[in-house]
Amino acid sequence: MGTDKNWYKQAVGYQIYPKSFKDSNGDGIGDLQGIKEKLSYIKSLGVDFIWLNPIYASPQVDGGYDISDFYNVDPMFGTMADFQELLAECHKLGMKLIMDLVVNHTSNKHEWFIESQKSKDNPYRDYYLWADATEDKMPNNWRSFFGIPAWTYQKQTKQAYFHIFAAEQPDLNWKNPKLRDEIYKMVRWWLGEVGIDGFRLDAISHIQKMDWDFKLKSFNGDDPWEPFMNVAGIEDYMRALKDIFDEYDAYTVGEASGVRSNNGAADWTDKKTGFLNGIFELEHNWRLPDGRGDIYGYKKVVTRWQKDLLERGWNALYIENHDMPRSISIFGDGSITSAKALAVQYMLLRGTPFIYYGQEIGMSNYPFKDISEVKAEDTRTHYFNALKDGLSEKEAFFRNVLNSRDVGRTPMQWTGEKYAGFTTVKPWMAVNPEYKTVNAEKSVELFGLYQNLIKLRHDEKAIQDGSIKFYFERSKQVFCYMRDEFLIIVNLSSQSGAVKFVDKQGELEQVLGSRQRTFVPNMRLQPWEYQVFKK
Ligand code: ISL
Ligand code: CA
Repeated sequence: MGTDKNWYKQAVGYQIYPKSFKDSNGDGIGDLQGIKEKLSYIKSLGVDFIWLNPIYASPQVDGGYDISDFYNVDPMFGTMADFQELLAECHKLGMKLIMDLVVNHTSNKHEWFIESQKSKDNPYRDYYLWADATEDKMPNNWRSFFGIPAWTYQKQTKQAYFHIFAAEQPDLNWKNPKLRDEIYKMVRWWLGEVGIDGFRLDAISHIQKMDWDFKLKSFNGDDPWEPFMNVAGIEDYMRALKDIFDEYDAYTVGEASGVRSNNGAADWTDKKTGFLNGIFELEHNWRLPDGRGDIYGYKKVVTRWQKDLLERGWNALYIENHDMPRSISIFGDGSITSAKALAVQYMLLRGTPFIYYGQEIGMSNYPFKDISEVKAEDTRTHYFNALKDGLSEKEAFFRNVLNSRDVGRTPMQWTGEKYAGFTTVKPWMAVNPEYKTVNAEKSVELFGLYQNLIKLRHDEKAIQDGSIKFYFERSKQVFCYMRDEFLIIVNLSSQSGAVKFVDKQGELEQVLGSRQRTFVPNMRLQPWEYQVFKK
């Protein structure tokens, strides 16, 4: 699909967490036919493509990011035939479909790992990372992102295997050419045989590891992740992947933590020589001690990425995803007014914006009351680790549950009916109690604003790949930038704010605004006010 190689610069993506989007067969779990039923809703928003979180066969230890068969859809989502129908329907409506590509690790139930475990001379042994160990002495002291040691010992071969996420997610050995060939074959199959339009590459900056004797300097900050963050040698694997992506004209966006805005990001996403069409930065997700998003920190990170990728490279923009709490809850004040301001400030930046299902109707964090309600393994581990570290139950709950990634994975709120119109039985995860007032039938204003923002992106060259210039960088609350002839001003605060332009702006006409306004150099902004002016 798509002959225009630059299409993604004016495109907007819509991210779906399949378990929570729409249940078509009354088992309480979202599925592929459910997504198909709702394609016209997605299309009406105006987006150009859909990214599906993993739907592959999986024991679901990590929400589908633990894959046991790359070539099959998990039965709870439907069949390969359902997938083909969904894909065909997307294409008919003029939308592309991309899938998660999870190749840093597999599930421990993947047949490669089942074989690999058996003996040191099994043909699949080197598909994974094994090293000599004893029950109480691991090959090194590296840690996993999920708050556990990065090694799990196995008695039968007196070795441990390496994993940077759950123990049920053994890391693949990219140094093994046989493994790489298997991955490349699988990538070709999805792009060539099945015909999907591209991938969101999961945790891709971690596929290369340092030598096991690398010593961690500290367990704070970024250091614990250094041995597997964008480690030298990764370029060769990325280049090989890129060659395949090009054969199929695939659109690719990478989750590439550790690739810095001023060191790596432009190379990774350079139009001619880069590996991917865009990468998500993860830095803006840093939170204040009270669990809230840090508006000023967010502004600083985003501004830096925009500047560093101005000459070369391309951003992928987002304020929510399946790993983060809802933006209306952590950056906003819970009001739809704040959700609107959040939408405007990021949708018109340079890059390809993504909207996480439910964001367009203002869904907020699920108000967990007790740890027993939480199913996700990693959240539970983090919570119990915090208790062990001496935090009170209240504090541990607040930090690790109320602000965990599970609060943003609740069923889509379609209507004010029972179970929010998502399903007809008790769903796999509780519906947010707000559903009677916050749902797709009621939230037409916010939805309409997203439609307008997407339309601006489609229509205006300045918004697509125009330049960007920032104003009031030191303001703790006003995010303001110029995209050629467009001036975007957003007050990201429940307090009023002020702006004072010193350079001459000339005649400006209002394009969008939370209230009617004529541009003047001195303006007092209302809480969460947004304005888009045009020269
Ligand atoms: O690098 C990180 C933090 O600095 C990690 O955030 C890491 O890159 C990220 O957690 C990876 O997330 C992705 O892979 C995980 C999965 O649980 C997440 O849902 C997914 O988005 C393992 O596949
Ligand atoms: Ca279902």
